[in-house]
Amino acid sequence: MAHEQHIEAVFATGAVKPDQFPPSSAPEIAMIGRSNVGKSSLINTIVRHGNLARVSNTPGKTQEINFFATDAGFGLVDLPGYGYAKVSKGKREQFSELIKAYLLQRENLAGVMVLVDSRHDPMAIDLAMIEELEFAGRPYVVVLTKCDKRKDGAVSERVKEYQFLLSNCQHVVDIIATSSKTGDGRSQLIGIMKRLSHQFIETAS
Ligand SMILES: Nc1nc2c(ncn2[C@@H]2O[C@H](COP(=O)(O)OP(=O)(O)OP(=O)(O)O)[C@@H](O)[C@H]2O)c(=O)[nH]1
Ligand SMILES: [Mg+2]
Repeated sequence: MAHEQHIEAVFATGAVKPDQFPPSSAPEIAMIGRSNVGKSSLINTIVRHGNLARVSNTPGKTQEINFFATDAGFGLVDLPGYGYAKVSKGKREQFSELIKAYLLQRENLAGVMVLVDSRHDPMAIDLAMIEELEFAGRPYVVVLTKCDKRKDGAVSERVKEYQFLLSNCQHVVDIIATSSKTGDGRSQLIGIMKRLSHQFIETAS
């Protein structure tokens, strides 16, 4: 069995506008995706902490960016969910100004985890987010969530589907199947996050 990786994390701060972002220091890895896709759960799974990031059955509740500091060489960032009817104002404003400001401006953003629900066919709004990241030139990983709810064969078909869809993308790093319930994909994801952070530091210096 692979060596268990332990990560300590603490909540640093929450921000509802860019001037509340904490000073950019360590490289950051951000979680983004539709409301309810499992962003907060994945952070809790990565740090093996049941309720560090708030998990909710009410989609679209968290409209702030939550910053967590860790001892793994990178910070973790929980972005507000997008695509929830009550908070999105039509197609032209799919992503909030806060999300866009973070993705475009954050200096120490080393990589983005784009979470997509493994149970659904690729959705236009997720592909629109991937386009935003391609435009912003940010390295990103497509993270399939809730894979415990799918048969293994269906998960690998889904991975292939995204591989095909993203075959011409410049900034996609990997496509990973995960479950916050079973921990599947956790160590693989941590490995990628560490690598992205190292690469970020090397290119910045
Ligand atoms: N079975 C299963 N359920 C999951 C998994 N990940 C998240 N969930 C459930 O999905 C629901 C939403 O999870 P959250 O982590 O709060 O999702 P979120 O993306 O942070 O949602 P917002 O903050 O509203 O954008 C909760 O009921 C979780 O328990 C998973 O891997 N497997
Ligand atoms: Mg959340």
